[in-house]
Amino acid sequence: RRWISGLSSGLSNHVEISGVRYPTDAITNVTPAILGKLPLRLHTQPGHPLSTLRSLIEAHYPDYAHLSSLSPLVTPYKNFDELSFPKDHPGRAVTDSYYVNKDMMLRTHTSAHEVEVFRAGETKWLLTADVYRRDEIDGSHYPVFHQMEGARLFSADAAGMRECEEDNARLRQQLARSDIVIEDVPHISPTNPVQPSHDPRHAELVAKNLKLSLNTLMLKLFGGVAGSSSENPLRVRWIEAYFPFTSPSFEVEVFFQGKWLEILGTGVVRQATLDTAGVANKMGWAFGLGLERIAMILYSIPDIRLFWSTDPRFLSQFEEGKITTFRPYSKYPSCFKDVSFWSPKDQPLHENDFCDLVRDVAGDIVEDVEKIDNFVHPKTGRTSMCFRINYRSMDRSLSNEEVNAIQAQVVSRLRDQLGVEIR
Ligand code: FA5
Ligand code: MG
Repeated sequence: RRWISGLSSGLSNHVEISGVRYPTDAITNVTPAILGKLPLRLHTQPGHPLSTLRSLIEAHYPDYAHLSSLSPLVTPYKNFDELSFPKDHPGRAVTDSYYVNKDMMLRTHTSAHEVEVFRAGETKWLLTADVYRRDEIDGSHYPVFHQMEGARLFSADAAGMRECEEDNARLRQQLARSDIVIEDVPHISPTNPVQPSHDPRHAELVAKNLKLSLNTLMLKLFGGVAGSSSENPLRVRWIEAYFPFTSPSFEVEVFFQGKWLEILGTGVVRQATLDTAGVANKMGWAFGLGLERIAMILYSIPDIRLFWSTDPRFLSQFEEGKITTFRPYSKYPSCFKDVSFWSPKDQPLHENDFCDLVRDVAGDIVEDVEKIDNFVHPKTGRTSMCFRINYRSMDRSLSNEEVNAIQAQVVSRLRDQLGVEIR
């Protein structure tokens, strides 16, 4: 019962989410800070950079269905099992995902909706949504971020493959230019195999279609803003990847400001997914991309917390439909506090449990959490840890008293809720 006490002073046996009461149980780990994000839906706030990015990508796929209002509450079955995740996949752990209770969780990716959208008969669609993952705290990680899922299905017969070939020819023309350089990998290889039920020639065509489709998107997003030219071409790199629900699978990276940046995961949809969705006669591809990753680059937004800012100095800089360079306003001073403790005897504390507690107490004024010491006592076997919490508001100066009060609350909740012994 690690987190229940955090929900409301230890007495709560339910959580309320948009008016519905859910009973809590031994694996409940959603926090008020996280639940507070559910209604915000930044990807639909007019003028917000994430909303503009969504519309920009939607405009690149004009004949696709554009979905953006599905509930973040899903069953673990939908988030994992339906997509062929093995029972022991690490993503299922309570240290990595947010559970309302054993039967209901916050989606960790937009792929959680693939089956229902395919089942509804959509064959070309984009779906944008907030997703939730327990993670470390720093300038590029936030427990809520936004993904866009895209998919296209063809009928798995000669007519469908002809349609795919024609589309490939059209897309190839769009890419016949000198301001983009693509590092490719084979569509199919021994380590990235075609599915047993697929005709390899069909899988090749579909994989080609997904690559062409995404390469033109990368050119639109990054070529435009960065102003790629034949002297300074946009570089896109395809890498073999693994996802339980696609094969072959790939990741796409874009070279931007001196670094390779992972933008998305993609692949040929596993036939099991399509069978479950009742469209066994189709085959196709799907991708999932991270909107914050792309927006931080395109708008030069330096810290992922800024997306959640309600400061007019942030929001007033953006206009729906336009990509502009963010002008940072002055950074306020930061202040760090350390806390050292012995973990509970039976089990060393997980860093994600620590980070969630800090987020819940301090909200967005925590900029960074760093584990600066970890050792196991040779005699007692207990683990001692020291964390450094960096506090900084993006909107104002914090007083020393305020930070001390927050730190005191972190310390007391660590003791009461996570059962550690402060050193
Ligand atoms: C997935 O989530 C898969 N569902 C993607 C997919 C869809 C594969 C359809 C195949 C078919 P992954 O965990 O790698 O994969 O995340 C996809 C993208 O989300 C990443 O490339 C990245 O752009 C973004 N992303 C992932 N984790 C974070 C994070 N902590 N913060 C910001 N963006 C993230
Ligand atoms: Mg990845």
